Amino acid sequence: MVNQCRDIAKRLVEGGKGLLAADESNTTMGKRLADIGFENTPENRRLFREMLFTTPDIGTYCSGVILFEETLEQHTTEGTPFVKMLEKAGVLAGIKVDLGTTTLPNSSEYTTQGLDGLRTRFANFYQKGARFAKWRGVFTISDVTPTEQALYANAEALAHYSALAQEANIVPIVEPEVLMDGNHTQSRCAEVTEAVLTAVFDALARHKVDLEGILLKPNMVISGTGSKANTAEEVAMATVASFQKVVPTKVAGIVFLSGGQGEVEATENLQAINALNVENPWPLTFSYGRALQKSALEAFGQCGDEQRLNVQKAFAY
Ligand code: 5MM
Repeated sequence: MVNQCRDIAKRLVEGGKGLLAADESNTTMGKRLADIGFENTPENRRLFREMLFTTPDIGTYCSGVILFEETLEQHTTEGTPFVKMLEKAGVLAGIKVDLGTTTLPNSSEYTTQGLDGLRTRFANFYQKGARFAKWRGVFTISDVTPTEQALYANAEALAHYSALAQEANIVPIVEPEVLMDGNHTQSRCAEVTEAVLTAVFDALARHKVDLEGILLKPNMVISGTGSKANTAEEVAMATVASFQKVVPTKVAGIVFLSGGQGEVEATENLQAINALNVENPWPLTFSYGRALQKSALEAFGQCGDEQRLNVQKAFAY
């Protein structure tokens, strides 16, 4: 059973492939669709996602797609379940199982909801074809945050979720996201990212999570959006230096989030990370949402049904 998670985790990061994060909640997807003048209906969400998933050769660069619960149940226009359609293309279906963030009591920092009933939900998701899952914890940087309260609450939830996922033979993607918002320096981001990851791996050990059967989905080490931008080389060096310090070598792979970086920026940063002359114990690849979908969404907004190919080209580019 443990081996199944290990095999799937390995498969997800093999051959330079990465993940498409298409697990926007309906609220977030509503904002994306509003940007292109579309109504936020189940059918419009399904159509946009069908466009992405049926891109020719998607399986040559994507090993998996993270879905929102609604999408796991949806079908292509021809009536094939998305999970089956993806499987045929060589792409594994994953599922976002967290139920979003809320503020912690006595605090303005965040915690993530969704542990109640998760064991039952995991059994159901496995039956529906999900082979990996995702849970996102969010951390803010300011002079006084993240506090110990936020660090430990989120680390504990991520670890509890991961143990339940592995129990259901589902690979947990562990996503502790240190947000880019703020005027902080790159070295402050490094300090916070290392503290967050240390708390997360301590919690994973407490919950006896098999690190060879997880993927870590972290932010890159990068200065805040209100500070001077880093070069790709600066991002690459700082990110790898932090991870070498605090990420155990057993972790099956690291799949970065884009966190609001532009498509080109996120791509160049990942390229620079992999171009460094450093031996890393883990494959380093992508699990991007916005950095893979932005141009495709714009093209989707501009074209009629018959021009779906243009959308797919924008995504594949
Ligand atoms: C795709 O967006 C995901 C879900 O967001 P909401 O729950 O807020 O709707 C998000 O968790 C995403 O998977 C990661 O943040 C990575 O996406 P980016 O755009 O940062 O690469």
